[in-house]
Amino acid sequence: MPQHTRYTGLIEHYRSRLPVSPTTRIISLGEGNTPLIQLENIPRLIGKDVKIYVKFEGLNPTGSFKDRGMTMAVTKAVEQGSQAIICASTGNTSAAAAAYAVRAGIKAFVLIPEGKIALGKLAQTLMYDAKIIQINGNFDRGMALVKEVADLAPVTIVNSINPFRIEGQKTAAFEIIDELGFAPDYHCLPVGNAGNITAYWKGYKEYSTYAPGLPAVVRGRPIMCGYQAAGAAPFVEGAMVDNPETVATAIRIGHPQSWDLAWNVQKESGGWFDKFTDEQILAAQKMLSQHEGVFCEPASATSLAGALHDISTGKIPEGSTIVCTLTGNGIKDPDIAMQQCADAKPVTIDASLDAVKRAILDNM
Ligand code: AN7
Repeated sequence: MPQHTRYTGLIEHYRSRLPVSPTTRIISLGEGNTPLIQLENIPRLIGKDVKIYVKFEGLNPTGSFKDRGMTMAVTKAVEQGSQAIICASTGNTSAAAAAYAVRAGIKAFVLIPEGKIALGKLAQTLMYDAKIIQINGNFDRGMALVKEVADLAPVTIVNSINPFRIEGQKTAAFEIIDELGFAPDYHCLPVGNAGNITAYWKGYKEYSTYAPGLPAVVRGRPIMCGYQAAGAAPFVEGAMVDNPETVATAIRIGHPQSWDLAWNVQKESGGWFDKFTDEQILAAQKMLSQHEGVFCEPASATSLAGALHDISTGKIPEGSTIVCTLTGNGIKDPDIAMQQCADAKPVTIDASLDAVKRAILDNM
């Protein structure tokens, strides 16, 4: 008889490695367990002998990796008796916070930079019924305000300064080791607040030292590569950036909250930070869609833009196994997608068999 087990989210799956007790009420939407897709066409296209996998976090319940952290943060907020959560957000955190809050039956307040979050993220956050507070300032300003207001009002902060967020997000590294049987040589991530790169590193470190059921030789830890948008690259500049700008609005962040933690990841893993222009980021997003059938949001494509660059220069040598995290789903930002495909207008024809046939034969 086949065994039937329903997947009920990452807390249940990695329960022994997460800070929950047998009586904790788990707030979950079945997040995690996302596909690790091996790229087949792009390595051939660039003519390099590399194994590139993408961890497609856009397939989480609200369409981004934030769900991993939010299931944990909201579970703990509820356990500790909180009635409301709050975050500042470039869009994805607000969507995740809103969804997990309604699931838990508590309130969500989200501060977003007016006009600077992608349409899909705004739409879903409205649908999840969060209280949206738009500010005429950027994410960094919103984050500062959230930290101040949390001292004055009964709200739990669910940005990645909440340590439970990092706990949830570290499970992505567990999944990668579970699937490959070893850690990749390089792990590439887009970096904004730097919570996720911190979380992956924590996950790799915890899992590679003790992992039941893994082969005896488990390749320990990857070199961590953190890639930023050129106009929002404090880790590359070596200093905070006051007016960050990039088409990749998710990572339009100049004052990362996990500054020291991320520098520690870089040093411990022997990795590096680099920055890529909006053009390079958009080219990587399009390449992934058009050659692999994987549609991620612009910020997410920064990981592939960086990996391809470092493969081309040999900084990441041939023979390497590389994982790029694709942090969010492409359909979250329909405006950018339409701009990317402005030259590929749909053809409009007569609704006749002959016209349809001609449209096919003309385009074979
Ligand atoms: C798609 O939603 O900060 O380096 O407020 O949405 O852990 O901050 C989003 C960040 C990468 C950067 N890719 O991750 C927010 C927010 C996507 C993102 C990042 C974000 P961190």
